[in-house]
Amino acid sequence: MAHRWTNTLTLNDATPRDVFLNRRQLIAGAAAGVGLVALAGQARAQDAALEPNSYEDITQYNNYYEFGTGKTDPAANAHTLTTSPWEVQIDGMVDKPGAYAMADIMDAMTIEERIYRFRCVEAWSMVIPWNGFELADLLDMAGVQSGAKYVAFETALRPDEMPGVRFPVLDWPYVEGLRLDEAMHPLTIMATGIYGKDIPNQNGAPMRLVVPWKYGFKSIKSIVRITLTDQEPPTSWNKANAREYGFYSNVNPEVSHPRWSQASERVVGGGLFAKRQPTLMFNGYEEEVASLYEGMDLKANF
Ligand SMILES: Nc1nc2c(c(=O)[nH]1)N[C@H]1C(S)=C(S)[C@@H](COP(=O)(O)O)O[C@H]1N2
Ligand SMILES: [Mo]
Repeated sequence: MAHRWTNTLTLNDATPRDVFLNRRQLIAGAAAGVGLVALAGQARAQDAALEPNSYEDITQYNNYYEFGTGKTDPAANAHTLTTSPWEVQIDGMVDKPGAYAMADIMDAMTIEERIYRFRCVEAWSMVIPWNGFELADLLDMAGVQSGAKYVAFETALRPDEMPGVRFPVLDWPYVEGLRLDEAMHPLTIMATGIYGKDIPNQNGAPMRLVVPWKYGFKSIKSIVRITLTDQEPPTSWNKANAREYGFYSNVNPEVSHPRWSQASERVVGGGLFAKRQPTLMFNGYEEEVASLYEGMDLKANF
């Protein structure tokens, strides 16, 4: 499927919003039809402005502390990670717990292209054309039980293959979590590719989470375990510094990091005179996700 995206799809074709709105339309039915048509038009106009970063930007400027804390360390070091064969343990409150082979997951899932904004909490951003499947489809495969409220994720921990885990920068393995409704949201994907190629190790091969309206650290890489639970799971950056990194970590230009503003971001790849651009509420996905947080104090739940 090399370069299928560049050959056959325009930016407008490949947007998640069309998929999302189509699904919403199915669910919402005719009553909301007129509003949704207007919304779809708006979304397409917004997407047309999305200019993906180069393959090089996306794969040479990374955060993956298991391979070092420098931006170019993951690209230099992550080739040592064995990503095939790969198994993902899905357990906790599911009907079909067990070890799922990555190859079987790929056979069962529908791979789509999704061009998403990506915003790191460090105030840099990119636009990335991911390939992947909706996390909801994988969770449906395992059969989420009715009492489940959260999803916990865990990255592989392999000291022999990951030079960075010798240093106690974080409490390894890297762990993350989402509320179940966030996990089931159609914008939430498991990425398995970039620009139509298999996802490189430094970007989280063979499968990493992408939650485009949250700061990048929520998008946990190289996942080996997914646990459905009724308790809010611990998350690595929150454990490291709870004052600076909350469980939600929704992109919010109005809530500063204790040490810097989140009102604007540096676009990676802009060169020496890189322009900053304003950071958008929920990273530009407000239409799609604001309802998940209705009535919540976003300053308290950062
Ligand atoms: N396991 C693991 N996942 C991780 C990280 C990490 O250090 N380890 N870094 C996070 C951070 S801070 C960001 S910004 C993104 C970076 O993803 P990218 O390198 O694909 O741009 O991955 C996130 N997922
Ligand atoms: Mo990040």
